[in-house]
Amino acid sequence: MENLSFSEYSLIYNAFSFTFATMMAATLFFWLSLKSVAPSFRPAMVVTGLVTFIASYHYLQIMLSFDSAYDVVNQTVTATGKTFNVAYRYVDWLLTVPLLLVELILVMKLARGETIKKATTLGLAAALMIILGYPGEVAGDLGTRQFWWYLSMVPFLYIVYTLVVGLKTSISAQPDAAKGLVKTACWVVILSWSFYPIVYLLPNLGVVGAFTAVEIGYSIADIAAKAGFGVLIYMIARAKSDAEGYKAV
Ligand SMILES: *C/C=C(C)/C=C/C=C(C)/C=C/C1=C(C)CCCC1(C)C
Repeated sequence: MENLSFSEYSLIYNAFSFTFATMMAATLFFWLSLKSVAPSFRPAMVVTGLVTFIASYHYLQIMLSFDSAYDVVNQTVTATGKTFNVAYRYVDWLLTVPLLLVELILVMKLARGETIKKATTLGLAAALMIILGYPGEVAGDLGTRQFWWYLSMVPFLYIVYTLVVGLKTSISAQPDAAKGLVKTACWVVILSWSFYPIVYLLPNLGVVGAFTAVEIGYSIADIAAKAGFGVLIYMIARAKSDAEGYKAV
């Protein structure tokens, strides 16, 4: 296990705790707001809440695993010998990353065939990206980490391409009230997701304290990509519900 100073340990622990709280609060908000959007947008809101719910569970597990990996006595941090389980993060992403793209597709309310096609291809690409990243994340050597980074970047770039180019006609078919928001949502995905491959490479770039930077970087990115993005999905659903003349109950 990594040697950590007391401040590094505290920073990581508090980041996990804060992220856990944010994900729980976001889940409540998304699910309690269901009735403020028209029925056809509720599936998007249900999935949005599911993503933050799944993330809450995993952040609790990550926090518990981190807690058991270290002992802290008189501000001295020592590894207990128990492993800090990185798999929780990847299992979380494997479930939530495809669902985030499904949220976006659902809130766009495309034709049924189009929805299934886009959700399937984007969802599969997202799952593949996570699966290809995992062997590098748990590898001890930097060469292996770099190798899997390249492989995982292929589906990543495919997703970015689809969001920028593939969804163009679908976006221009959105009602005026939502067009700008949908575009913003695509860009929030691209920008917040770009954070992950950069954070992943920090150990390869020789950054000091890379372990701490990776854990905190992923936590910040998760908040932006799940809770922040979810708020945008909610705003799109609200704007489109209004445009359809739906009166919130
Ligand atoms: C809520 C969690 C999200 C949105 C996670 C997104 C994760 C990625 C976009 C990860 C991408 C990676 C690469 C493109 C290459 C290196 C390995 C990964 C898995 C970190």
